Amino acid sequence: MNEATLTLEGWYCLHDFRSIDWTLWKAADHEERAGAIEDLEEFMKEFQVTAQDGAGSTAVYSIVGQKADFVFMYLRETLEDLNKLETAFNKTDFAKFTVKEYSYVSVVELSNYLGKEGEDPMQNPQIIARLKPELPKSAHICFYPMNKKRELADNWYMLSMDDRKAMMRSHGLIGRSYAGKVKQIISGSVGFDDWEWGVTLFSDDALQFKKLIYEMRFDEVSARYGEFGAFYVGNLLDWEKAVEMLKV
Ligand code: 76R
Repeated sequence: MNEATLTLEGWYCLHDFRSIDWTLWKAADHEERAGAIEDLEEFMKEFQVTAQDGAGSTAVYSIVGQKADFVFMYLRETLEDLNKLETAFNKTDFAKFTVKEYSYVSVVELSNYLGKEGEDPMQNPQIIARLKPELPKSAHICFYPMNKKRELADNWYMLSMDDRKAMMRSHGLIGRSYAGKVKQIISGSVGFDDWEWGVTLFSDDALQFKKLIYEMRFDEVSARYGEFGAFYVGNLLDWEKAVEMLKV
């Protein structure tokens, strides 16, 4: 019997990771750099307009380590919107000083393992708010993609709905103990990208990422069935900090 979990989808999501070509940036003259920054500012103005219209949300973070220098995380109504954004960025004068590092395409997802029977989730404003979330301005972000295992002995997709529900309850309990400390956005990417989910966490205290993820490693859903990709961790990059970062 097909026991696929019912999922609810919200905004489409693109994590667009870039690095700055510092050699090129430093070789450019003052005027060229000023023009590129102006172009970047113009491009980023769209983020506020979209947010005010309730048509999406955007997060900008610098990335620590060599995997990338910064990330744009976009939530928008359609895949076309995401495509337009990446192209618009590529056309800015700033983009020629950047290198594409990694991207991840997904859609904000809630699975109803813990949903109440008989309730239409799409009539619940709290659920709508989670499917189309305003991204917080937390000090830190943590992103990684993940799968649920499909091996002979440990195959998540062969488990009964009841077994999966029981395990997800335990997962949810751990998660909830971090309420107020970590905000998580789970986005589904089956058919969209190389892993099954993107996990994006926000917190004002980066140590809470480590504590939450470590605690979950001991929980059966993650201990037995979780497979993880590369982790990206970073710091909020508001406009002032971006200008500071680009000063040479
Ligand atoms: O949505 C809910 O609050 C219900 C409970 C819940 C579900 C269904 C929940 C709660 N999650 C759900 C689904 Mn989660 N989550 C992760 C990771 O690093 C790891 O080990 C795993 C990465 C973290 C850190 C995390 C945090 N969760 C999922 C799914 C889809 C599963 C499926 O459909 O098979 C994945 C892949 C996943 C992974 N989870 C929570 C959290 C936190 C903090 C919570 C509590 C949320 C809250 O109550 O506000």
